[in-house]
Amino acid sequence: MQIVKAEIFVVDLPLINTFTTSFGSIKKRSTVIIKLISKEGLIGWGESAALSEPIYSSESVDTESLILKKYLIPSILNKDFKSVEDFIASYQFVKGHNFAKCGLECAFWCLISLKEKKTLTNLFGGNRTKIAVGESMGIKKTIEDTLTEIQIRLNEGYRRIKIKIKPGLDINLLSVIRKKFDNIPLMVDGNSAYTLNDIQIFKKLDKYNLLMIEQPLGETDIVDHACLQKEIVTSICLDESILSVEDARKAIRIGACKIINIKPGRVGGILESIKIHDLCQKYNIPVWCGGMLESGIGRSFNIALASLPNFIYPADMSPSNIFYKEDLINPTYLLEKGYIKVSQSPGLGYRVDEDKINHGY
Ligand code: OSB
Ligand code: MG
Repeated sequence: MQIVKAEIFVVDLPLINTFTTSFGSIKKRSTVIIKLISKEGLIGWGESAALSEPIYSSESVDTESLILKKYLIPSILNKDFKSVEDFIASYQFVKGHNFAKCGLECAFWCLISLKEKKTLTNLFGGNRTKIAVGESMGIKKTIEDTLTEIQIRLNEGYRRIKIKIKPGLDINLLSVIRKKFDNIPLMVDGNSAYTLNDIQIFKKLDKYNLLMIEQPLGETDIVDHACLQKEIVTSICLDESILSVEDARKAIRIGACKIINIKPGRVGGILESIKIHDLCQKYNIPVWCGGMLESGIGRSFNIALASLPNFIYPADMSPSNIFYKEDLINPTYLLEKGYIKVSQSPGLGYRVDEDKINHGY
């Protein structure tokens, strides 16, 4: 496979509502779309899905654009690649910048999929034809607003609800939610806002029958997560702390978590995601697919990835129409009774709306 041309587009995705977490409010979101053209004229799409600002990870839309233009794209043009491993090896000299790398790798998978006429799910080793979806809900102005949205999402069929928490907005919020919804599959995400000094808060959260507590402590605090996990019954799930299969191996080894959230961008690509999936399967650690408020382009790879067998819990894969006025794929994918069908067409599996990518919307 030879790539003769690469283009990148920074596309604005106007949000319907602000998405608030413990690390801040996401009011504006643009995203980096990558288009690769192969020697035989095939087109591969990918998305580098870091947020506009470096508030979730150290990357942003600007750093992705820079690293792609200056280092990653020049190292893949006009070479003959026999495999995805080969492709990745050509830019492994670049440290970090996982989100930037992932978008490029995805565009390459898209090309392979078209060339070999095999679906992404097939290439990745997936076996599900539909994936279960959960809602990841931003922090609302009032608890009443939170309760209202939970009810709406349950009516729409979502298979679990994830609530963002932060110091001062945790125990009381959970006790009110559990009073009204005593039995729903519920989890919380701290997005790194707590420290081991908050251990009493997590002991109290044990009462609320949560599926898991996602990333309560700092992103570099794998050791502290192991200390916390020993003190509480609820499973800890790591998100921000896991940037590679090596991180996953070490976290599992010291008991820092019982579940892992895999986001392909955070770990640098699909191949690394599959390695984490396989390692976790070997150690009986369930995984699930996280999200970065991607457009439908980035989500199509996540959907195919989540069709692998050890993706046990519902994915953060709300359809784009929850967040955005319009999607970059048309038609966009939808929720059917809480599930999304895994596309059975080669390539991205969805039609890209090139007009929106070229001109914004
Ligand atoms: O922590 O999972 C997170 C969005 C941006 C950054 C971090 C996170 C999230 C979400 C949204 O929770 C999940 C989605 O894309 O649906
Ligand atoms: Mg998270």
